[in-house]
Amino acid sequence: KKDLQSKILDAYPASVMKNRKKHIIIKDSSEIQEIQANTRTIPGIITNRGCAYAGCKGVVIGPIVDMVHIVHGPIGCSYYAWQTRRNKGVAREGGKSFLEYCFSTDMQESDIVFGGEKKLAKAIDEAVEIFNPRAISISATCPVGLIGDDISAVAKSAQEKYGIPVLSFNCEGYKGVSQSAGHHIANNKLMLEVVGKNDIETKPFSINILGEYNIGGDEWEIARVLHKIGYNIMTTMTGNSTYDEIATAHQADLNLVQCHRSINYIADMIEIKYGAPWMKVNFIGIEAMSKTLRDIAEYFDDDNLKKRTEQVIAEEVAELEDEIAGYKAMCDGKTAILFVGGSRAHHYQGLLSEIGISTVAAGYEFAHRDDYEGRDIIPDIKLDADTRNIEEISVEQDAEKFHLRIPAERIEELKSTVPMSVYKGMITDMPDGSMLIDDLNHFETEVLIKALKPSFFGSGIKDKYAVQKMGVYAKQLHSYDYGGPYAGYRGAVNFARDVVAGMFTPAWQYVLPPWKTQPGLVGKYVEEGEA
Ligand code: CFM
Ligand code: HCA
Repeated sequence: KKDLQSKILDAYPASVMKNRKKHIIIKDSSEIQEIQANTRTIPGIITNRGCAYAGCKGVVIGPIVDMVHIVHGPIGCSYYAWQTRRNKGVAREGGKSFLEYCFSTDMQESDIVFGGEKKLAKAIDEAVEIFNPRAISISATCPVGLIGDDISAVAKSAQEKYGIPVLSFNCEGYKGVSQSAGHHIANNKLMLEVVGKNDIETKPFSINILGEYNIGGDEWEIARVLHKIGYNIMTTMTGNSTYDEIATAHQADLNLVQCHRSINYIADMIEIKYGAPWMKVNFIGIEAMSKTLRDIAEYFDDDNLKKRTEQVIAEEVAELEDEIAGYKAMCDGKTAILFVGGSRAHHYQGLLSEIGISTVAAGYEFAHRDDYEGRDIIPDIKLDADTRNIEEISVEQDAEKFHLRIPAERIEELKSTVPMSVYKGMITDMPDGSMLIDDLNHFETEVLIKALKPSFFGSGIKDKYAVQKMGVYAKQLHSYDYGGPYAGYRGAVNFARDVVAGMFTPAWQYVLPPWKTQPGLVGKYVEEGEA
């Protein structure tokens, strides 16, 4: 693997090599390893990253079902993200869902020159008139910040005019270095303006699921199992959530954090402001799912709940054991490379190993050092100008609504067995000798595939077909290649079935590109004077 690292780096000019070297490590548990992350991609390199607008509107805000999400910008920012992320959701009884729609102010050159605020205000008028939503979001795209449209002023006056919440997000695409900046911007506003605003009667064993976006219906499978045990899910942030449900999040007894990268800000702030602690969970993979269920029961420490948890685990596992064993027999010994946004490259490793596939290299597009190295290193992270540009908010204990759910000593005690406010990161779980690579680019992808010859390459739409044309099965771990759910017990079976179907249909290996069978350039030798 060290040779492989050199092979990648040797191809670069000196300054690029110096930069990329810090983003690539070979796991060695005999030392404490540091990786560089959340820094700018070098211009000219083909990265898979997106932008702050994608992280704010596309990832965190977009899944809220009963809000109209208006994108203030040129049409492409909206159109090319229309339903591509596959965050599913449905209207509640008597409520509405606008997830199928794509709302845009469709900025034109004249709006860029003369300003787009009036057009935005008009778009809100139209949205209220036609759809009468529970609330509205406005997300800024790059030109909005460049021309200085004041979207928060437009939001404020629309909110007064219509008496519904209108949330504005200055998530211009160029902010920060990736989607990650957009997560932070979205988290801040949800915390300041939504969470804590709706008090309802609570039930026992109330939880929130944070950082779960119901891609391909994942949340529905997770909720099926949690409900079966007896939990009351107040809200999921933000997959298949409603405005009012999110506003009750402060009342839950415990927050379960699935995607640490995109939502750890809210988990932390709820703990400080309202007193509910959080726990790192993983709903992907059979063992991870069972461990998570046991951890939650341990937190509530109720005998009946623990008993019910064991019953449900036994029932669910018995249902899938044989089928999974069959897939494992087919895939045993195969290898995978995973490269996904900010948490799935870690979360899917257990599930893959349950069907016999080991992950030899993994990386994130935009995660931070803590997602690789664990939260302990957060105080050591040096903030650069790009990060400092993203507002950092601080919250205080709420005088009325703060209350401890369980005594502080009990949380300390739990920490020895349950990941309370802890995330250990991806490096910890990877075997020695495996490669970790941050913000992987197209060139590096090709080198890795040629050298490691994996049977499975899990990533996204930007590299899927390039990889597949190299004869390697590429599976989208973002959109699930339009399948799913893949979370929870039944999701694990869906995943294994899809992977086996894909891996054992090696169509691309039979396709020879034309330049392999015939010359790409044909020339004719002509003697001087003959032409
Ligand atoms: Fe979290 Fe996500 Fe991910 Fe993410 Fe994303 Fe996504 Fe992803 Mo695509 S919130 S970090 S910004 S788990 S959209 S549902 S699949 S890159 S690994
Ligand atoms: C995003 C969304 C995305 C893109 C997926 C992909 C998603 O980052 O803006 O590149 O295939 O999951 O839909 O991550």
